[in-house]
Amino acid sequence: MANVIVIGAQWGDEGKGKITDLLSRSANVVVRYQGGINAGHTVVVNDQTFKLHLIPSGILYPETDCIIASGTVIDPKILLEELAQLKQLGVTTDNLFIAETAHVTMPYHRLIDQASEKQRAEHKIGTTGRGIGPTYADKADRIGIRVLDLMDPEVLPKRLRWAVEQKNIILDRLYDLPPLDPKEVIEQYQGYAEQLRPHVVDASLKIDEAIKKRRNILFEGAQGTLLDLDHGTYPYVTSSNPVAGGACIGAGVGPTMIDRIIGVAKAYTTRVGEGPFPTELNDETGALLCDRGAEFGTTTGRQRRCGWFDGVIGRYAVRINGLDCLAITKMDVLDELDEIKVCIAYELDGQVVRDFPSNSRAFARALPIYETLPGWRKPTNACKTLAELPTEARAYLKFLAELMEIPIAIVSLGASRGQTIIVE
Ligand code: 2SA
Ligand code: MG
Repeated sequence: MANVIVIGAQWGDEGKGKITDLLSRSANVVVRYQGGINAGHTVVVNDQTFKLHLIPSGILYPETDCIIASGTVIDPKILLEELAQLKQLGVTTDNLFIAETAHVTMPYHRLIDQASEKQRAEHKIGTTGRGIGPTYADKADRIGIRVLDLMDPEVLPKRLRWAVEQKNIILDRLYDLPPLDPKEVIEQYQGYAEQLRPHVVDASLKIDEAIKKRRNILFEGAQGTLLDLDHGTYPYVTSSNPVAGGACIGAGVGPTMIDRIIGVAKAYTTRVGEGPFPTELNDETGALLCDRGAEFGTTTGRQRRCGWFDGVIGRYAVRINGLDCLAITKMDVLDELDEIKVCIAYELDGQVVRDFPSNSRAFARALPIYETLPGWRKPTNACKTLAELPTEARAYLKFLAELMEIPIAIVSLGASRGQTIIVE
């Protein structure tokens, strides 16, 4: 297994959770490298289903170290709730480590995220409202509060008092919101600090130690390629770098340490929030995909927009991430369709375009050019090998692999671990 990055090849929600869970079993260390509680995956323990936003699902394996690395943003309240939930289920959490250089989401970040969305009106991004953008903005502005500040009883009150006072001006003048009480926020966060202290480490060093011991490391991406701040569909993106390169920055490891990069893509496409989506289906087929795929967000419960597989985006994800292979998920969702379309190129201002346009205004004008493939109209969720798949389903996968010029290594046909084909 070696050191593997798993990333989302579309707009998030590709089913990375299932793939990372599968790979977590052979991993010794699982690392979250970007994003915060805008991510979410559903975990099943002792038949109980619950949701994790920050803690990697590797936490369920007591021998696996789980690291929330420097490039993430940490909401301590939610993190502590997740820890409490896990402890209640009898899961040991001593194997959770938090980077002291990660930035901390504060109550004003969440307020500003939600208020600025409201103010943007029809220009809104459709954020998760979890304060992600404002936390990263403070990081880039070099006024953020990091875990190491949170841990310092001398520094925290001063930094936080100043920050709350500054943000109170913004809350009042820009958003007409009541001020936060600095004393209250300080006390609250000092309480969080004490509970989180045992988990705080130098994450890059800890990962390096694991690398030197030749342990298997899984870098778990959150969100997806098209939500990348630099390479996604800006401004309809998140404020971090979900792409594979983000793993090196966020975790503090050199690119030469990475052995393999796996992209996860749904057999169709979904998107939550605003922004262009060329293959979006606002018809019965879109509704069918949403219904069969249970396309509602883990984090906000919002209904996801659904559409056909977009090969232009697929090829872009292969390039931007340097993918070695793909995992195709939720293939079974297509089981009932008579025919299935795949976008192979865009028509853009009268031209045929095969490469993803880096000009986001051009991308918003792109019209999909489709190839239509026959559906298989048979249930696939019990298939254990490629050979057991209907001929048309195999042809669909072959078509995707050829379009993106990349091998498909994993095919997922349902939520459970058994519903997975590992392509030899
Ligand atoms: P934000 O809150 O600032 O990150 O929102 C900015 C945009 O990013 C989108 N966004 C997402 N879209 C899909 N899935 C997300 N999270 C997944 C989940 C987890 C995953 O299941 O909740 O796949 O890793 C996610 N997070 C942010 C958001 O809709 C805005 O368009
Ligand atoms: Mg998800």
